[in-house]
Amino acid sequence: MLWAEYDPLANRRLAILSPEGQMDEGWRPSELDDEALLHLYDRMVALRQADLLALNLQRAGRMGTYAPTLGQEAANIGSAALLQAEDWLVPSFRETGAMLLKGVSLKLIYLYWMGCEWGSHFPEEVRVLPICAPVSTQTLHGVGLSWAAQLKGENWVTLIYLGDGGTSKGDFHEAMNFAGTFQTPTVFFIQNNQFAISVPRTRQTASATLAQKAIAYGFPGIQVDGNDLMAVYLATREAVARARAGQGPCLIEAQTYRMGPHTTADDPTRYRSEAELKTQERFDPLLRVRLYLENRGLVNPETEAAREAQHLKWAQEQAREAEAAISYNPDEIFDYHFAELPPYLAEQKAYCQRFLAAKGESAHGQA
Ligand SMILES: Cc1ncc(C[n+]2csc(CCOP(=O)(O)OP(=O)(O)O)c2C)c(N)n1
Repeated sequence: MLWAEYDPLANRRLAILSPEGQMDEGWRPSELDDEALLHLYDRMVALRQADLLALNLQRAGRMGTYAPTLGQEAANIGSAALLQAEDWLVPSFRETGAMLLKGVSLKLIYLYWMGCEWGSHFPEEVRVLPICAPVSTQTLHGVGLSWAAQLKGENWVTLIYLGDGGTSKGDFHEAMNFAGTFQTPTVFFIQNNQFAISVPRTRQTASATLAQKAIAYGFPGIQVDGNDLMAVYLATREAVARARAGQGPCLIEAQTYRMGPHTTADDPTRYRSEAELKTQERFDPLLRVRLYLENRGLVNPETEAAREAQHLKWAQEQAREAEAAISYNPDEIFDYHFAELPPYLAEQKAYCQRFLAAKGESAHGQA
């Protein structure tokens, strides 16, 4: 019913929790009691600490690159919170919080960004696909997974993440078309953080919203305030329930704002102003949940200082574990692309081994 009421073509957007931390209690889902809400907030704080540490690790030369989630904590946590163990989560590359919530360890996520591909080797039971750098290609993989559920008569739902820039890729449109045609149990979740590196949302499409793109493919779309944990949660709850009930796919456009750089290799001051960033800080998704919880006497400055310190310690431990697990084996560059290595690659592999042997290094990374 949210879908009918919040029609993107009628310029309606779901927003519940204000930037000042106020909301109409009538909207609060009964299962989100104080304890459950505090847990989601706690996950948002953990994510922010993990993100801030990753930026520091990269600056200190201990991480290759990193795509921060700063400012997108509500979109990450409020959506992934609705998944059950059997559901699949299909990330792009700005879903650290969603992946953590689904059971991927921060150690593995850090390992990936440290440049070690074993960081993509998630335990099978968490049901999360690897981080996907080629923009939007994951949308096709995700629809494939949800089609598999249909073919096998299984009950899992697939939640696919992509960015606003990802909606300009053909992959996204093929995935949407397939999902609509075959009514797969898919939820497309667009984190519209207003930028694709330096390209603003206005240069991606002439459509007034990204949510309305679903209409062309024969299923509903909704636009929500992506910095509002409640709005993200409620829209995803309905989308997941619809998909699980066999009512087909839907699309959620979460309007958020990327507060950090695109990645640590980016300098956002070249394409957006300090003033713009300052304005956006008022809409910080973490701040508004904290204000709401403060008003209800559930957190205070002391509990929050302790929480941040505890999560920073956890992130530091995970980083140390990741560093201890790094193993770069140059053979792996060759070993996993072909069942049988083509002769020209076999030659390169042999050359690489000879080169390393001459330098006194084994092909397994360590001297
Ligand atoms: C197919 C492909 N083309 C180009 C790139 C380079 N690239 C990496 S991220 C990115 C922008 C993605 O923007 P968006 O989908 O809005 O996601 P965001 O980074 O904002 O989360 C581009 C162009 C890529 N990784 N893959």
